[in-house]
Amino acid sequence: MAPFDWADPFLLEDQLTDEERMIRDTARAYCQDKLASRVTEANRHEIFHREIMSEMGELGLLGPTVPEEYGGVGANYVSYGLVAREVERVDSGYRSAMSVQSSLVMHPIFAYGTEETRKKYLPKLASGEWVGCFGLTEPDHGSDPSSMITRAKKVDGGYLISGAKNWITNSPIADVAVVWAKSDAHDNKIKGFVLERGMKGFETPKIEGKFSLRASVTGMIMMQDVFVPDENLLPEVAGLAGPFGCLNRARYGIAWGAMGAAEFCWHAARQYTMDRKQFGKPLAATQLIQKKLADMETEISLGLQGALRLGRLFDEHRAPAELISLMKRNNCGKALDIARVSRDMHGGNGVSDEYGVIRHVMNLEAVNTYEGTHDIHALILGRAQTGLQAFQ
Ligand code: TGC
Ligand code: FAD
Repeated sequence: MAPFDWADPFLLEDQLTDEERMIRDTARAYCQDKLASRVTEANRHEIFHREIMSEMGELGLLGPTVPEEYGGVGANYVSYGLVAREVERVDSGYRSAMSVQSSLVMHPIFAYGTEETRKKYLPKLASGEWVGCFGLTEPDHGSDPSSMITRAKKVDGGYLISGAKNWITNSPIADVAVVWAKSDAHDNKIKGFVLERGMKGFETPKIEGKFSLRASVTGMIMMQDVFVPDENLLPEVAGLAGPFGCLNRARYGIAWGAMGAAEFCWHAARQYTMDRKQFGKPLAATQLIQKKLADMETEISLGLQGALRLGRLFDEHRAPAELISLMKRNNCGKALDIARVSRDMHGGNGVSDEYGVIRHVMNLEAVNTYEGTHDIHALILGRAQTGLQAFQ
């Protein structure tokens, strides 16, 4: 009989290449040695340590799929997913900062920008010298970005951009913002623009009082006739396919990342209930606790296996958007359930940030909502199997 590895039932480890394992090990060592020690204070006091971006950049963890000539390491999408899993095992807020920079800022500049734009921005974003943000959501248009009101008006030598973006990860500290706006010079289609801090009329106030992802900074982008030169247009894409091409990659990374957070909560619940005795025996010796641990192990191992399969399809250019929705939705929803159950299994200690689990519960609430809510992804999947659109 083959031996059973309770922590890796499908032997995911065996399915990775040496290079993927090496990138994963680099990320794991950094996250455990350098991020885990900072996160409790960062979460408690809502601090984003800016130097984390430079540290990640130095290790090649920002925009890892971008080719080396632009500062990336030319890694595959499975490696990108493995990095997201390690970072989010510590905190979803750190994974947010990393995945916005990689999938939502570097990817559109690489995929839709001119050669000059790529050369100007990508190396500095890859090293973490510059921080980027991505502005799609507006105060009145979240799940329905096609109704956005941000406008780009063509003028001599560039565009004047006006509008407001809301709930923007990294915006208060960003040097660069990829902003999506309807452009009068392009039949009112959605186009992407690269804005820079210091442009007149560009403000990024912080959103206060956020009880999720507190180690990540979130804000608005306010734009009042911001002049953006012609060369900062991303010319190679028009319409919602532009932002969604980026979201496909970020949602894929979140499918891995959420499983990292879930693994933390599962392992914490297992250890806590092995150590904690009530009624004269370890909690883990009770049937109810073992059932919960078995459910966690099952959902996590299936979720990781699905994420790996999706990553392989990504690397073969065969990953459909609907499958990305399926994995983002499943893994975020399951991770949130697992974190809540783990919190319960920790009893009163579960609400203390000393144990980390309540922080993951709070974080996963936002992760289940951003990049398309759990229900929006259900509607994408419902449309795909019925041919009937149920958004409106
Ligand atoms: P729909 O009619 O479905 O499509 C309009 C056009 O877009 C194209 N498209 C896609 N292209 C590539 N990949 C995808 N996943 C795509 N989905 C749609 C589509 O082919 C079509 O192109 P064309 O050329 O025919 O015009 O559009 P709709 O308006 O009906 O969309 C509905 C819906 C609900 C599916 C969509 O709008 C949606 O997914 N809403 C959720 C919004 C969302 O995810 N926002 C994320 C904001 S960014 C963020 O949250 C970052 S958090 C980061 C962090 O901190 O980690
Ligand atoms: P709404 O769209 O108003 O939805 C509210 C509720 O209604 C949800 O439960 C939703 O599922 C439901 N709903 C909506 N439409 C339907 C329908 N047709 N049928 C049934 N139910 C429906 N955005 C960015 O552009 N860039 C970022 O960097 C970014 N970072 C974020 C960071 C954080 C911490 C958070 C919380 C959000 C971030 N977002 C970002 C925004 C995020 O993508 C949106 O919050 C999300 O897409 C949902 O939009 P909304 O908040 O406007 O909710």
